[in-house]
Amino acid sequence: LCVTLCAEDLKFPPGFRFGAASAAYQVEGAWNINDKGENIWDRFVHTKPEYITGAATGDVACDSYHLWERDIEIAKELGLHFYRFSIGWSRLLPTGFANYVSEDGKEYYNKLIDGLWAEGIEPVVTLYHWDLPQSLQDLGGWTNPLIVDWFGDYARIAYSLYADRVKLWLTINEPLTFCDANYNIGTLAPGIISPDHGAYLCNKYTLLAHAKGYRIYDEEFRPKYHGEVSLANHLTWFEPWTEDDEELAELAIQNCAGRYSHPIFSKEGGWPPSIEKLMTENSKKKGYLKSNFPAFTKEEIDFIKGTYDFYAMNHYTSRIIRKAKEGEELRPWPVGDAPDLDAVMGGLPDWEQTSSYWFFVFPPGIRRQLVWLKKNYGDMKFLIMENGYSGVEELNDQKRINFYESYLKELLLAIKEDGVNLTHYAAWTMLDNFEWMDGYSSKFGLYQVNFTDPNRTRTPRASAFYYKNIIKSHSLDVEKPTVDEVH
Ligand code: GBH
Repeated sequence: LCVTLCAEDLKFPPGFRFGAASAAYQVEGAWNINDKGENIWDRFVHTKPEYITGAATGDVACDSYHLWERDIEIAKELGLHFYRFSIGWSRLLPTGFANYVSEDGKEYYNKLIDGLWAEGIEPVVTLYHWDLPQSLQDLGGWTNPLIVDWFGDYARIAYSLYADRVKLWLTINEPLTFCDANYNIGTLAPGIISPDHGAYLCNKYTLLAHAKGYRIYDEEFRPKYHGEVSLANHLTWFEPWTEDDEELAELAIQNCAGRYSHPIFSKEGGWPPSIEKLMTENSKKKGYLKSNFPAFTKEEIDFIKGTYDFYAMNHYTSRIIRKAKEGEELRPWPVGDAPDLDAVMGGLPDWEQTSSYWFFVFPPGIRRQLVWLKKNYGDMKFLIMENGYSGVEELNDQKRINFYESYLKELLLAIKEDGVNLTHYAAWTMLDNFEWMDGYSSKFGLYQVNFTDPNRTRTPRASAFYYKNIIKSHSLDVEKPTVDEVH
């Protein structure tokens, strides 16, 4: 065990906090209960079942709408310091707009928040984890500039209901993922393909909506409640294939981390200059008369800049990247290559392939990404808001245990060797759940869920006991359990 780090080094800093993360559509079910409104995932799974493995839906999912008490019990079994969940926009605001608040939705999240606190577990809330009310999608969703106000109104209502008890807020989860995977290849709801326009309008308006949500908290709620707000970005780390590809790898990092971070976290604000230049060149190549990449006004740059209290990163995987050869055919981003960058990317043969096609295990990526963020945007609080492993092993999930050990080791190195001020770590995820287009075929849970059992019975995997040991000892210097030992 003691190769890069020895016993004392395997300890986490005293205030470091461990948790687990989830998202409303992936766990709640109860899609049409009482007055809940329809959201884009309800519509997507019901009208385009061919997009989802096994034509699965989140209609019931883990049934956490009914089984929230068991979820809290599990969070307690694990010893979590915090539990991250998201509010279903259309569960709270059935019309999508702020004209009407659902009593049922309001009470559901009240019970969850109070139930967590009753066990001493801090609720961490995401306002938007991909489940836009269908009514807003019908008006253009994240490509309509009015989304900035619609999101602001929703955020204000959520803060006014829960900010007395919720101190850590994430406005939007992984805008890169839902903008790109939807508008480039149509694999996430609402499944609209518009790579040259939709993806970039979505990029711009998610940033503005985040900023609006941040500023509303800052002005109207922070003085009274003293909480903190940011967004959660999904970052894939890129390694150059050869020395010749170093500049390209940096551009790929800008195209992933930069497009959703530079406007908020850099001193100058606005798009990363290298990306603006690339997009202008690409627009010309495609025959547009002016850039199809939406510019920011001076006011918008100032409005977005600085709207953070910390950096929240979701991280899973890395890619190695090289320039495409003459005439080489590229698979479209975000599934395969990077046509925008005229580049080929993938995993190396010795990077373990998980059960998700996009996910190779490369532990050093998480540390290198944090160091890159610190170098580019400065020394601030960093939070890992998602990290986890998708596997096929059922209860005795040794591969998931090895994954957590190897990534957490890299985080300890980031803290101790690179001086990264990392304060939180959220495992994705507590329960097997509806894994978007993979349906129930990709399993990320510390707890297994039996989806054919009407009671959705939850059973701890070996990794649950491992994570529990880590939290309890506040250290990686713990035994790796097998399920035979613990059951
Ligand atoms: C997160 O997505 C989500 O927040 C969460 O809801 C989800 O369940 C979890 O991770 C596990 O998937 O650009 O080649 O990587 C992050 C993972 C990122 C996976 C974008 C799909 C597209 C292909 N997603 N990715 S690629």
